[in-house]
Order: sequence, then C-alpha cells, then structure tokens
Amino acid sequence: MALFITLEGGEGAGKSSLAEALAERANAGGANVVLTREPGGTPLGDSIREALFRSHDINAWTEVFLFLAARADHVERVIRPALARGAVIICDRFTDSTIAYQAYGRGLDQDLLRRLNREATGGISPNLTLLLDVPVSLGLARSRAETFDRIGRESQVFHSRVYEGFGRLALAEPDRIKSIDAAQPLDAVIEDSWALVAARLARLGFRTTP
Ligand code: Z5A
Repeated sequence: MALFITLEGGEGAGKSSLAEALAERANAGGANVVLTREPGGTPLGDSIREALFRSHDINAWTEVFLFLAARADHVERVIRPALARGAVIICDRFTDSTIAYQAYGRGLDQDLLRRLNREATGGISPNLTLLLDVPVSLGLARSRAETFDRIGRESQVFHSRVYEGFGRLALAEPDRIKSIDAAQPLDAVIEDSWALVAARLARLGFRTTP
C-alpha cells in the first residue's frame, strides 16, 4: 500500500528541511521513499520551474497553466508510478498551493482552479497533508536570508491572503490536512510531523522507530 504525503505552507515555513528529515526516517524504517517537489520533480517540471521564477512579468493565468503543466507531467511520470509500486511519496507542495496562491493570493476563480487541478492530477489526492503554520512575517524573515523567487517577492498582503487560504483549506478538510506549529524550532516541527507520519506508516506495517 502506498502513502502520498504533501507538505504545504507559506514562504520559509520549513517544508524543504522537514521533507528531508521525514524521508530519512521513513527510509530507515524500510519504506521505499520518493522525495519530490512542485513545481519540479521531472526534467520538464524543472524547466518550467526555472521559467516560472526567472521571468519577471507573468500573467496570472499563464502562471496557473505553467504550474499545472508541471503538475500533469509530475503526476504522470513520478507520482502515479510511485503509487502503483507502493512507495511512500513525500512531495513539497501540490494542489493546495494552487488554491492558496492562485485562488486566495491572486484572486482567481477557485472552482475553476479545483477543476483544473483535478484534470492535471487525474483525481489523485494526498492521503496526508502537513500544513506548516508559521506567521507570515516570521516565514518571510527566514526566507530573506535565502534566495527569494518571484512569488516570494510579492507583498506581505499577498502572503497574508495565502496564509488565510491555507487556514481555510485545513478547516475544510481536517482529516487530510493537519496543521503543525512551524514557529517552533525545527526539531520540534520534525517530531510533531513524524508522529503523524509514523502513525500512517505503522498502519502499513513499516518500522517507525529508527
Ligand atoms: N507555488 C504556487 O504559487 N502555486 C503552486 O501551485 C505551487 C507553488 C506548486 C516556490 O515554491 C513558489 O511556488 C512558492 C509558491 C509557489 N512561492 N512562494 N512563496 P517552493 O516551495 O519552491 O519555495 P518556497 O516555499 O518559497 O520555499 P522556501 O522559502 O525555501 O521555504 P521552505 O521550503 O518552506 O523552507 P526551508 O527551505 O526548509 O527553510 C527556509 C529557511 O528557514 C532555511 O534557512 C531553514 O534553515 C530555516 N528554517 C526552517 N525551519 C525552521 C525552524 N523551524 N526554525 C528556524 N529556522 C527554520
């Protein structure tokens, strides 16, 4: 049985750091782990990622279709095959990011974006989504020390709308989307997240005490 986990949250929430830690622990427990991200995860997805973040001025719908093109390729080449062979997939961002950033952040039609997400994924949905909840100002401050992409450079008001969007998504789907306090030190974020992931892995028969 496969397990599809996605990590979501605003800029600088700590998703990449957490993804690596979770993958390492799940691997140690004997799972076949696929660590991937969006946009990206395939050669075409990586090219789209570069185009998305290198270009300075992209129309909001152009942005949507680039994210969705990357997603459709990623699902077909990486996610669906991994699910078929029973892997544990840990994916840094997925469909919820499109709703949070393009619907709540950019103000595009949410129902239409949901329909487009369904087309791009063929209806595949994560079993578990960890939403790293960090106040916008703290997340931005963490990321400013790193490289900032085009969307990261949007205003604080934009990032606040995205934050609100993620919160609403979590309220609407409490069984799938679990909020993690990501303002804590990274070790605590990892422990809280691992408790949720380990419970799912244990149900699938994997060791969870590496
Ligand atoms: N996007 C979109 O609009 N629509 C979509 O459909 C999709 C994406 C899929 C790129 O995403 C952009 O694409 C993103 C949303 C948009 N733009 N924004 N904003 P990305 O995931 O590649 O980029 P990101 O979210 O900007 O990543 P990030 O800033 O690197 O954040 P992160 O992966 O969540 O954090 P991190 O790299 O693990 O950590 C950042 C720094 O904080 C680093 O120095 C860590 O050491 C530090 N850190 C992490 N956790 C902690 C804790 N707990 N305490 C202290 N310091 C910490």
